[in-house]
Amino acid sequence: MQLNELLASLADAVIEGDPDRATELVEQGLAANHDPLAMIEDGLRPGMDVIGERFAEAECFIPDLVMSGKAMQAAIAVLDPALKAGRQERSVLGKVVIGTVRGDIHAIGKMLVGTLLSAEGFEVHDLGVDVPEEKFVEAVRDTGANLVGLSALLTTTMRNQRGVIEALAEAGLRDRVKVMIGGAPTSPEWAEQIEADAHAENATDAARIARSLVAAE
Ligand code: HCB
Repeated sequence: MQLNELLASLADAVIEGDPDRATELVEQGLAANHDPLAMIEDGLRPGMDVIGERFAEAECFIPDLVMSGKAMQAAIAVLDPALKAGRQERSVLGKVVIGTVRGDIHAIGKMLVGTLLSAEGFEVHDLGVDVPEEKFVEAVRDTGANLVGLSALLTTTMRNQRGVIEALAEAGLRDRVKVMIGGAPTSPEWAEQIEADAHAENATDAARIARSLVAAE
């Protein structure tokens, strides 16, 4: 299958919420030596965007979002080893604590950023979803992390990114860590407003920014 056809089929598998089809397609893609990240960013993710738009227009409903999420997660699980390939040869670049902020259960983007940071050579501590501010503080203290990744997909939860930054400051840890935010409703302007160190648009961007934030220390 040609790359363009594969990418379009991957988007369809996510739109249809079909984990088996998504898995089968990424397996075919890997066998044909296609770039795993391109399969995610140019195939699976555009499918998610279509589902998100349909949901906003009330053309589909929560169970559809759930099934699309399952399709994307199943495909990423197959791609994970290929995404992390080469990791063993690298030394640890830094320690990252990453999570989706309080009130928000969107997991996929955060998981993908964690995977790519780990592939870059970061030691990643993924706190999961719906993570209270105090948990981020505790994890930074316990792990000695030098970078925090905060994910928020809802306009109602992005303010909790600010809450984490304030909690880090109150605990006297803000000077010790860089904070990188991300998620659909966030922006570089929002990052500036809440005094985060950077905003990342996608996982590739996050890996590049994480490297430069740590190098600038
Ligand atoms: Co959800 N949802 N959802 N959802 N959802 C969105 C986010 C909407 C935009 C859909 C829409 O209306 N168009 C919308 C938010 C509107 C808004 O606030 N502006 C929305 C809504 C409203 C809701 C509920 C409130 C629906 C309801 O219950 N009425 C509910 C909220 C639950 C909660 O969190 N408390 C809800 C629930 C769900 C699920 C659980 C059914 C499901 C998630 C399943 C899962 O994660 N296991 C879901 C999904 C799948 C979506 C969409 C369709 C896809 C999200 C996704 O996984 N994208 C999403 C629409 C969309 O985003 N297009 C929709 C793919 C990943 C790869 O992209 O943007 O998450 P990403 O991450 C990128 C990028 O942002 C960046 O890099 C990542 C990788 O490239 N990044 C970071 C992310 N985090 C970073 C952190 C860093 O440090 C650096 C970079």
